[in-house]
Amino acid sequence: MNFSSCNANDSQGHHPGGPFAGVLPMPVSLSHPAQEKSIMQKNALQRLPASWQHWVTENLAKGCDPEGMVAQMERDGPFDRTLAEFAIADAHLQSHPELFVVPKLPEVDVSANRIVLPDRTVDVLLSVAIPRIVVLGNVLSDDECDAIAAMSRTRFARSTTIDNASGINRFDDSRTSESAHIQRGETELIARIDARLAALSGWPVDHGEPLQLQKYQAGNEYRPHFDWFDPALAGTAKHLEKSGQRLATIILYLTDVEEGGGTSFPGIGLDVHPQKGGALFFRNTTPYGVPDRKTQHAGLPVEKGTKIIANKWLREKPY
Ligand SMILES: O=C(O)CCC(=O)C(=O)O
Repeated sequence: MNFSSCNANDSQGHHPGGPFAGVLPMPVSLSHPAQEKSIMQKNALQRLPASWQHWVTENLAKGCDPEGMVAQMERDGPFDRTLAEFAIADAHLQSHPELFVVPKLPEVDVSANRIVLPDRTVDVLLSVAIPRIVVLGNVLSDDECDAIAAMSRTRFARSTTIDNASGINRFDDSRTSESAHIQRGETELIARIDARLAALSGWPVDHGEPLQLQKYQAGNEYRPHFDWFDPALAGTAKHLEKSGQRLATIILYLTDVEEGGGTSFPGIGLDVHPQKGGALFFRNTTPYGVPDRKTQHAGLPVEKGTKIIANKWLREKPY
């Protein structure tokens, strides 16, 4: 899709292609109640001054690139990026009631401070709207953490990353941990945890990749990277073909770490400190289902102790 050039609001229009380029909300049904609550934010447009409400509505009607509009609102408003994104989403949905739907995406329902799942009650510790991040406590018991770590003990081998050009896994100095894999449903315990994570995220078990464990000793790290596959790069695009995008990531912390080893989001200044049994959920896309650069994250170097985590990636289609 080519976007029109947009009117300025007391400044020149400037609309580079961004992560929204070519993508507007897709007509896919919305079903998760938490998602409805966090994404719609129906009052966002009304929170703008009248002249900006008019500007948003008019430029959207012209077919402007929403990402360019957000950039302009941040620069000339100035508005907080989150408000700008919600206001544009709100205006778009008001003017296209037939599209009053957004992609169904994994989501954690934080409407209460404790989430009652069929087999466990977990604690909500922190929640960020955009990028969507939820930090949770008590997702696994100590025994469950130890049992998962024990299953992988003899499987660990040096970690790899995906080469952007070829799509092949290769050793990379940016990731110095060791990896091991546990298949979905491999044991009764793993099947139970797969089901728990599906209930937590509103996302089917069969859309989840196998658990990927990572073990970091002192000095090991995983430098800033994205979990989503870039459709523009031949190597990563290959990984989209079968099961679609990695819509969300769940990191299960299987050990405490004496010093270091947090999961850091440098673009938003957030560090999550590992706590045994806790978990980090983050969505790799915007509310529109488009890869979000704000989800860049890193496994900070472990300074003292051993860190073991299990990654669960939630895909767009069955995996
Ligand atoms: O180690 C961490 O905290 C982050 C791990 C990670 O980002 C990954 O394995 O993709």
